[in-house]
Amino acid sequence: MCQTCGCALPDHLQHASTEHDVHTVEVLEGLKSHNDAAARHNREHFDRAGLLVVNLMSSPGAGKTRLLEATIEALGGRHRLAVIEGDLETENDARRIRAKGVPAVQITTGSACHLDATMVHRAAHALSLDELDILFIENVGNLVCPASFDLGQHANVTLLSTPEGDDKPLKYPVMFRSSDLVLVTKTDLLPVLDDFDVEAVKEHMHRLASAAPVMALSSKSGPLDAWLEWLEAGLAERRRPFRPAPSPDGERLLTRPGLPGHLASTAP
Ligand SMILES: Nc1nc2c(ncn2[C@@H]2O[C@H](COP(=O)(O)OP(=O)(O)OP(=O)(O)O)[C@@H](O)[C@H]2O)c(=O)[nH]1
Ligand SMILES: [Zn+2]
Ligand SMILES: [Zn+2]
Ligand SMILES: [Zn+2]
Repeated sequence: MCQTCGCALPDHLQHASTEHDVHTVEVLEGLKSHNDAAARHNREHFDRAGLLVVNLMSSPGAGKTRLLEATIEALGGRHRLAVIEGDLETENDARRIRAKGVPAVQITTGSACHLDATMVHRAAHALSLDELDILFIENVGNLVCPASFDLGQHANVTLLSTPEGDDKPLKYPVMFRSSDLVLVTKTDLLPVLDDFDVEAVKEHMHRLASAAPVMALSSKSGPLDAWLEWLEAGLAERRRPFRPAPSPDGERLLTRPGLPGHLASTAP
């Protein structure tokens, strides 16, 4: 685990008792507020360009890149897509995306097990945001700290692949609570995984008091319809023009329309 996200923070620091401990907590809080400021800046870039930015999170190997490849095949002709790829070491995932004809910027994080807003800012400036409709961020495979770092995205999507077991939302509540959508992936494997229950994932999300929809799909055999419709709805929402809304005292003010349910929880 990396040193910058607090995931290596020993328990006793959570109730900092010594001067040294207090200093450590202060440094981490400083990093967090620095990240949040950078994330706000990113969101301004994204909103000005009018694109939808989706952050994909999961355990390593749950199928993020494969899903992106399938999504590009389905939507690439209709919308202008790009991907920011986060990985510890290699450029492999970015190569796979570029092979599909879509721009991809690789961020290699070294030892950091999550992306932060500053890394995403640098990558975003390497893309022509004005020429895009949807920007995907493939976060580093990890169900812990990516959830704690706002990147400026509009929506968080967490993938849960069937071989991982259906109880992941209970084990990683922070990650799943931060999700606007949960995608159960690799459903083509369900016939040989008789103990994975998609309904149980929905129940666990309910127990976390999350209203995020749970969709099941296979990037290998499809269908991807519900996922693609969710993306289309999110994009349409980003494109809705600013319009006047009545204020309580009857004046007309220029305000942003509310986001639909599936994007509301990450609204600025
Ligand atoms: N059977 C099946 N295998 C899949 C599916 N999606 C992905 N895989 C396989 O799962 C493995 C990991 O897929 P990736 O898309 O690379 O996973 P990832 O989440 O991007 O992995 P990291 O970037 O390393 O975290 C590959 O061998 C894929 O072919 C699926 O829908 N069904
Ligand atoms: Zn990947
Ligand atoms: Zn981390
Ligand atoms: Zn900038």
